[in-house]
Amino acid sequence: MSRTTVFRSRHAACLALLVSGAVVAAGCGRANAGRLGEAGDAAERVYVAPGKYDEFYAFLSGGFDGQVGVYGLPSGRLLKHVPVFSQSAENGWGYSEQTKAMMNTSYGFVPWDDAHHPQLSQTAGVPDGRWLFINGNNTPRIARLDLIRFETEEILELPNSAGNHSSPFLTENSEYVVAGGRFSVPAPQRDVSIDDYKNAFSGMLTFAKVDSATGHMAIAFQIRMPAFDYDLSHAGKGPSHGWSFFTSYNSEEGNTKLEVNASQKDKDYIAAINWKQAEQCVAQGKAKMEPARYAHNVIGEDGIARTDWGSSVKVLAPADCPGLVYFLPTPKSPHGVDVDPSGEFIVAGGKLAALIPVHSFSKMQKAIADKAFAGEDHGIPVLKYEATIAGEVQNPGLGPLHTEFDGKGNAYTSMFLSSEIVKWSLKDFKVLDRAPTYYSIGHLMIPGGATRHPYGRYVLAMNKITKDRYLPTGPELTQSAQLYDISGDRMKLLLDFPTIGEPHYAQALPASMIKDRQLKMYNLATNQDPYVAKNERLTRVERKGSVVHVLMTSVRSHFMPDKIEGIQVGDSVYFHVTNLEQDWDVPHGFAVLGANNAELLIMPGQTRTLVWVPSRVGVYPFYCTDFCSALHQEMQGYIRVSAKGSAVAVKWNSPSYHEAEEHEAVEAAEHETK
Ligand code: K7E
Ligand code: CUA
Repeated sequence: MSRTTVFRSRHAACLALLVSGAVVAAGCGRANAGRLGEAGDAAERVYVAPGKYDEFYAFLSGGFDGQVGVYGLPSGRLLKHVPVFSQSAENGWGYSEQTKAMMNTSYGFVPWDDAHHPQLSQTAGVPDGRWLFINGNNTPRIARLDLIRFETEEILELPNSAGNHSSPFLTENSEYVVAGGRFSVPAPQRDVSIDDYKNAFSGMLTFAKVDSATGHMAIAFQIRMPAFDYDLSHAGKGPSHGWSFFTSYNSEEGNTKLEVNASQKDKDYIAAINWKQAEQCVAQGKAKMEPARYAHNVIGEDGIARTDWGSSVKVLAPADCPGLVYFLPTPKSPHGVDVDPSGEFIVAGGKLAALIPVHSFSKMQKAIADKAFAGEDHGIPVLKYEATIAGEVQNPGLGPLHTEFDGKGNAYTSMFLSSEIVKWSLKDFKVLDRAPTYYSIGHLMIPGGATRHPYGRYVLAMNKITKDRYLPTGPELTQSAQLYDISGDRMKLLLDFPTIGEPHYAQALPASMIKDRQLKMYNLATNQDPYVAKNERLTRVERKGSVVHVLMTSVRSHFMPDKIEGIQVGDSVYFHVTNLEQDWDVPHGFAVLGANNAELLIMPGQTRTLVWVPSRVGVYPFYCTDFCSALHQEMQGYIRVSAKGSAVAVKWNSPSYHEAEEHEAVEAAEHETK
């Protein structure tokens, strides 16, 4: 028995424990020491010397933290945590007046979501370095981040949907961002018995058009599908461009105890959607306009988020559009569906299957032409398994989930149950190599590994369990990613690194594509915020009834004004803070004692607004939260709060104060003479 074999059997024992849910015996993790024999060599390959840059930006979803983590590869260093669906107290995202509207949905203000699948915008099937899209799973939404500012710019709610999991997958030229719901629901929503599932519930797939100039999304049409669970998706590429593939499970249409009820059938389906056909049918008026209320939140040119409310969507029924949908039988309760770089192979990950089914796009085309149907399901033609299958990877391991490609004719599939990555050949579907992961890998990611031209080099495993891999931290242990070198014939584990939230999927692009295009600051001169103060002379305090606007500036190392009086208990005080800096990486922060809100973190040239309703009298300090200069600790001020109806006049200490006083005096005099 070779050392590797010994290790593998020990590893299998560890897995048995994991699968059965038993406590993992200490030592399971340490077993990999054998494989990491050349630790020094591995360390060298991920070592990015101080002052040097990583080769790739990797964007990891935060899962239940609702955000995107940006990491450098190969070092695994965390570079930024970009807030998306969840409010972020770190910088006031979703708390500041300018960003609150990004959380608007038809259900009201929803400051959290579960984000799974980052997708880089593409041109000709490869990343173009413009945008990153990501799904909100729980309250169906798709967000778009721009890669110049590393900020979320847009969030589109998807009506008629629930569990937005097979989302957001882009077509080859980012024509559409495509989404499907894991949960079927009544669409439109209404009060019906859950026992009426088969009649009253629908699956819904959404195709949102992406404006090629601005990136703005708009729902083009939805497709009403049988009430299955649509789990994952990928668009075709090259010859299969024009098609999108969705896995579905629960074709049994169970509505309770899915663990058993959705695992009855030997095969579920991949739904192959011909979206070019859909476009034609929509153009021919075959889609029905249905009422649907949904939020579309966009950050405007002025840096302020606004919500447009959608009121209807076009819904297409497969029965009204022949050739729109075909079902490809696929074993068994499939999860991932991935299309190889050539666009010919459609690989499914049947969680409960003992093999990896690989469908052929050209065979699928022929099967459609030959009408090689095994029957129909809900009126949708079901193609014969033998007619579309190109091959099966035999004995790949247990629990295949997701597959990525290295561009050299190889596929890499994550095996959740047997905790390993399996490398296999697209030529003969034979297993070439396997490497253990620690433990229970979900997605894996090769830079560019879902595109027409993978960059290869590394595969990143994103794991669900890390028992005994890191210093323990109470009941919850860190989430983890693992980086493997795939430049040779055998995979080689290089690095474990902890991640924030629960990363599901990730995508990566070469750093050189975007690193020199980063926005360094907002241009103060073109700041269009209605409450901007572009210099200190323009700062002021204005009372309008019980609303007080404080137009404030910050610059190293003071606020203007920094002494304010005449505020009353119960006032709504709007601190509009403009950062006057025009230098890279000089944000200022703003926080005030007792504010029921997060701080503001204001980028150079930007204005951010915090609302504060003081509840009791006193004198309240405010200060800069970001250590910005040697005199950062001096960057503070006071605001006096008097009783409601107090005679203390509004007063502040910026250059504008006397002018305002004179102005008021003149106005008062004019008023009297009238
Ligand atoms: Cu497999 Cu949400 Cu893509 Cu997690 S999903 S692993
Ligand atoms: Cu500004 Cu610290």
